[in-house]
Amino acid sequence: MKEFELHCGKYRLRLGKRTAVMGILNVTPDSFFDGGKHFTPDDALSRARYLAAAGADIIDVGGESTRPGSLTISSDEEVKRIIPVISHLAQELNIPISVDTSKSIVAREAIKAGASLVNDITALCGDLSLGEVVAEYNLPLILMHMQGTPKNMQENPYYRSLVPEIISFFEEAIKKAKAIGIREENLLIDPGIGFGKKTSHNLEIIKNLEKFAILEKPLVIGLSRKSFIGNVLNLPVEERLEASLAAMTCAILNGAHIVRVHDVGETVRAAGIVDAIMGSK
Ligand code: PT1
Repeated sequence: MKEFELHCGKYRLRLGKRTAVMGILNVTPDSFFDGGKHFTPDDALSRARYLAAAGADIIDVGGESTRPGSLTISSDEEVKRIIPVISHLAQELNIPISVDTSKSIVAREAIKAGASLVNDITALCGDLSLGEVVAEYNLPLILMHMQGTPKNMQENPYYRSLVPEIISFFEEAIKKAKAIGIREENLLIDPGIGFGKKTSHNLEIIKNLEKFAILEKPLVIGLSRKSFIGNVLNLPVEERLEASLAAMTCAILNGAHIVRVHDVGETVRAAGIVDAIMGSK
């Protein structure tokens, strides 16, 4: 597997030797799994400390739910939710903080507060200035694929040719990022499990994940407790941990460098044994 070194501000993240775990911190009242549980700054901070102690390599802080059917919120509201949490965490923890946002104003404030990686679920197709902010600070950027918007993406997803279509989308997104001045070594890609995809599409992406290696970028994947697992096994979100770990194992074997998850301790242990078996991947 191809190795990378990401420069996240003062942190260096080695990718490809062992799987990196990105812990999800939702500072939202309405996320699909833990919505509202970590909504006050104090709750969010204790959750983040718990994720870091469990072995997270990165903490991804988000203030806006993007699960199917969700609506956007104002940048003021998003800033109010996440900036106090990010400033605290950036000072207290010794791992990089990523900001899950598509808004340039929010990204800038988050970076000023100490975030050192930007996770953009629109892959620079939303706020045109987001790329400029990332370029200005010379930080890594996750380009995620989505068909439609969170509000309408699950209405009737359709692909003429699933994996090639997503790969072409990334080729364009990478060109766009480079044109804005983002360095190639700062780009990561994420196929966007559950973002404008039917259950069969999500399974096909995970099965064929190795095809994305052609893009020569670190590969991020978020599948933790998502509804395709519920659809296959007929399980509610609270009962999807084991299946999430199994799906993640497939993703690691097929080339995922970073996994974005709710259950950090369980994931660190599962990914740890996969990495040990596979050696240097
Ligand atoms: C993801 C991701 C994300 N997912 C990145 N960022 C979410 N880079 C938020 C469902 O089907 O995969 N990669 N930020 C959460 N979004 C969803 C989407 C949550 C679908 C749940 C579902 O249940």
